[in-house]
Amino acid sequence: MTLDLFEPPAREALSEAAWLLRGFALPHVDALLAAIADVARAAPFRQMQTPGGFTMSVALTNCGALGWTTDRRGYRYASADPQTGQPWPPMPAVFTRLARDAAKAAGFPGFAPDACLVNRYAPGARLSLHQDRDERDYGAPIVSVSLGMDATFLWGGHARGDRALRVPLVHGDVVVWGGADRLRYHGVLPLKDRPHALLGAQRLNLTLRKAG
Ligand code: MD6
Ligand code: FE
Repeated sequence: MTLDLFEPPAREALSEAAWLLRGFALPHVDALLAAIADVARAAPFRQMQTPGGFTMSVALTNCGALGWTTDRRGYRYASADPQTGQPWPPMPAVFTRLARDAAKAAGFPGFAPDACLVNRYAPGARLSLHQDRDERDYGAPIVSVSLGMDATFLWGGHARGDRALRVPLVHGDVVVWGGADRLRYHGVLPLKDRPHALLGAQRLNLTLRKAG
């Protein structure tokens, strides 16, 4: 009989250099949620304006040396929270370790993120197809951690109009992309109103990057 309990977590390829690590974050959920609460106390979740003048449906905050922000002037990374002028809260050690371990499992050893965007989705919130292009170099991968409500991740191609794969993501899943896939279009479909047993009617997403 196979000892399934001791098999390494499954690694599913989404494309050449993009991997879904199912349940990879599950052993760390309690520590992750406590750390997110600490970050949100210092830098509360807020809905930002897009350059086009829309209010994002997703609420966000950041931690680490750099934080991703958007306003009427554009998308950028900044070392201070525009709402308070204070530096973003430091990156919790559990984030840094999880990101490094997930990146390594996906074939990107040595990942050291300096920016963590924390997104909070309520039912109906979505993220339209986009590329992550605000980072200084594209040599490092991106690690995306899903907590709470289920979501459908869109994994597209190198052109906005390319057909996108629909990837169901659940609590504890981690997606890592880099290399040849670093600039692929991606997004999140509007969230269904299916409250999660632990987190209720929300989805939290950590997006860890080397931005500077
Ligand atoms: C997610 N977020 O929230 C994935 N990218 O599941 C992103 O892909 C993202 O929220 C660039 C800028 C902001 C984001
Ligand atoms: Fe993105």
